[in-house]
Order: sequence, then C-alpha cells, then structure tokens
Amino acid sequence: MRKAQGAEAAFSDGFKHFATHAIHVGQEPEQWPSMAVVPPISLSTTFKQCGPGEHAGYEYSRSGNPSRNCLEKAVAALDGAKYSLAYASGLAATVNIAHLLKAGDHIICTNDVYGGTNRYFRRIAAEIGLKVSFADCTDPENLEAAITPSTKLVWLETPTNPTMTVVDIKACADIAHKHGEILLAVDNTFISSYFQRPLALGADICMCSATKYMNGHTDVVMGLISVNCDKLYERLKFLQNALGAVPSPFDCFLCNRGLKTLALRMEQHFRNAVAVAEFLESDPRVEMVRYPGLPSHPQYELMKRQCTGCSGMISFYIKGNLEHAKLFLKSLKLFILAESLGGYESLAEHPAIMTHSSVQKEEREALGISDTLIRLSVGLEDIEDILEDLDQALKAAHPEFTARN
Ligand code: P1T
Repeated sequence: MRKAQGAEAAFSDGFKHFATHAIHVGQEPEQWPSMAVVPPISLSTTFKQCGPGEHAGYEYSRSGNPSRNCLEKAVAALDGAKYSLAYASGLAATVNIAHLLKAGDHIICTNDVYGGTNRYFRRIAAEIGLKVSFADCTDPENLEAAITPSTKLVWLETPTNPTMTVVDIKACADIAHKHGEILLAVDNTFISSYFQRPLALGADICMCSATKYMNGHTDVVMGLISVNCDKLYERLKFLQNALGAVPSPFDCFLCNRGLKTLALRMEQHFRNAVAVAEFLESDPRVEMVRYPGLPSHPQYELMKRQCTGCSGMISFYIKGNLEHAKLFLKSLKLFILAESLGGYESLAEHPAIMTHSSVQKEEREALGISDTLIRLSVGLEDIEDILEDLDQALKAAHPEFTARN
C-alpha cells in the first residue's frame, strides 16, 4: 500500500521496476559506435545503403530514425507493451488509430474527451465516412447499448479531460471483446504510464499526448501509441510512415530525456495535487472539487482498482459565475493561465472558453463544462507557494469572504 503525503487515498503497489525501465530500456550505449551513454540526436534524414536494399536497419528518417527508435523502446517498456510508436502530436496519433478503420465502420467515443478529440471525431472522421457516436461509458451498459454490427473501435479517455471522470477500462474491454473484433483504445494522457497501464487492463491500444506528463517539460508536442498485437503493430507502423506525421529527432531526444524523471515527477504531482484538492475541498469559496484521488470522488474505488496513484490534474467549480472564474484566473500569480498540462510548472485554464471551446455549448453543459469550471495542472513547485497562490486568487474572486473558513 502506498500513500501520497496528506492523502486519505491509498493505492495498491506501483508497477515494479518502472524507473529502471525509464532510465535503461532502449538506451544501451553499445548501440552507438561512440558508446554514448546519452542517446545522440540523429539528424540525418537518410541512411547509406551498402547495396540497394542492404542497410543497417534505417533507410529514411520518416520510416525509422535511431533517436525515435530508442524513445519508442523505452515507452513500450513503460506501457508494459511489446511495441510503441511516436507521432508528431497526440492528435496525429489519434488520426493514425482512426486510419485502422475504413468508411462505414463505427466508432464509439466516450462522451467526455479532450476538445480536439471531440472535434476530430465529430467534424472530420464523421465527414470522411466513419460513423461516430458518443456514449457515457462511465456506465459500461451504455457502451454495450451503443454497439452495432459495424462497430470497430471504442475510444476511452480516463480520467477524462476536463471533468476528471473515471471509466472502467476492464469492464469496457470485456464488453468490446465479447462482441468480436472491436478494438479498445484508451487515451492515457491525464495520468501517464506511471499510474495507469491500459494494456494490462485489457485495452488493445494505449495512446497518449506525450506533450503532457510523458515529456513533462512543456517543450515538445508529441503523441505515443503502445500495442501488444503483432498484426496491429505492423499496420500502425505502416500507417506511421505512410501518413507521415512523425516527430523530429530533437523532440524524440527531449521526450526520451523527460521519461528519465517520470516516476519522480508523477509522485510529486500526486503529493501536490492531493494537498491542493484537500485545500479546495475545505474552502467555502469553492462549490465542488473533482479529483479522483480523494474519497469524495464518485469513482474513487474504481480509481484505486485500476490505477496506482493520481496525477496533478484537478478540476473544480468556483462559487459564483463566469466573472468569479475570470477574476480567479486573472489573479493567479504562480499558476500560469494557459492551455496544456502535465509540465513541471503549474497551469490553470477555463475549459469552456479555452480547451473545450470547440465542443458544442449544449454538449458542454450536459457534461458539466460550465462557466465556473476551472482546470488546474498542479506542478512541482513547493506546495506552500502553490496553496498561497490559490488562496490569494480565491480572495480576489470572492473578497466578501474575509478569512478562510
Ligand atoms: O496536443 P496534442 O499533443 O495533439 O494532444 C491532444 C490531446 C489528446 N488527448 C488528451 C487527453 C489531451 O488532453 C490532448 C491535448 N490537450 C490539451 C492541449 C489540453 O490543454 O487539454
């Protein structure tokens, strides 16, 4: 059993050897003529062949690159997967997965997902002949009811962006697989491979935006996919090259470096976020907190079952209206008002106006993405400074509350 500092939350043991894998898998110095301990950035776009078709494993940098290769190997180890593939962005990874399907195939997407994922499924995939429907997969019976004979892909995101809803991966995988050849893909962005391994829970595809926790330094846009099935990997590898949305060698170098501290970072994100969630939950200026690491979260038990901890992502409803939310966000000093998440620095944003503005208003309202919903990505700063910043911004938004409590 493990416990985040100050948390009621107690999660089961972490995955064994994670930090060691992050530091060593795919990084063997012997793979480079120089025996470099840190993998070099391999900028060459093309590789010499000794005779036509006779090469040392690399031909052209889109189809394979040494810097990308060592990143992909490390990621596969962290996801408990046989294979991983890297892409130019999280959305590029999503598009590659959608290309596994053909016109007429049906996708079921859980209803609360990143705004860009919603936009892609509703406004692009649906327009090129894929049938897309949305279902609230927090109740797996809704998934069962949405399956049709043409369903080929179920798309889950858990915890969800931005309302922090948790979806039961195993229950959904069992339903999808009961109905034949339906692939279950899980967007693992909000929690990272450190705390959640979808493939071990029955998913066929683990996808994430590495732009967030996996890289962790807010300086790379990238997507990752991990799978175990040989056939699925071969098809995705073909698509990675054929569609061409590959990350640059420099980005691969940075993300590979970011992985080295993933375990440490996630532990600290978890500790800081629990302290923030507890602070907000006891604050009279806050209406409601959504953090799956607190017992007050409706799916806390499920979270404990399928994850070994929680990330730094918290959403909460501030008391009042849009003006209170705006005042709070403008008054923050340490938290930066910006989209994205999962970096070392604390960020705050307003989902309805920012990350989820492309989602229809009625849909946003049904999901609880209201004017008073605020999303925090709790970073790695000292917790006293984080709490002080939140307190002073809450004071600015609600001056009528003279003292806390
Ligand atoms: O930005 P990109 O690397 O393309 O990843 C897209 C994406 C996919 N899945 C989830 C759950 C995400 O949160 C994102 C990107 N999200 C933000 C930029 C954001 O601020 O929520």
